[in-house]
Amino acid sequence: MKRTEEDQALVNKAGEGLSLYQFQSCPFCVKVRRQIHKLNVPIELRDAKNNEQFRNELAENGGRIKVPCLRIQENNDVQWMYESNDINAYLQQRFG
Ligand SMILES: N[C@@H](CCC(=O)N[C@@H](CS)C(=O)NCC(=O)O)C(=O)O
Repeated sequence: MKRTEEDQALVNKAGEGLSLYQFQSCPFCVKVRRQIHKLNVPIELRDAKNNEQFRNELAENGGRIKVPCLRIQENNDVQWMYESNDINAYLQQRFG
């Protein structure tokens, strides 16, 4: 997705509050990564399979080890969103 420099700067800023807990080869994660790429939002990818810290964060704060899971931080509020369809719909609504 192409945006003006100004709009892209806003999207880049919004992307700072988002991170995707995922496995490299999970097909549901591939689907979400495609959406992220299509919408051109810089979202940190966190490998919850091989990185012990990310795995623990997901289990303890998200509630379970299931991927993909989008961590959404807005000010001091943190939300953990599971389900690839819900994540893609959220990203589409916010950045599409
Ligand atoms: N309906 C879920 C399916 C996700 C899913 O099954 N992910 C697998 C990895 S490919 C997983 O994390 N399984 C562990 C579990 O369900 O406890 C989605 O669309 O996000």
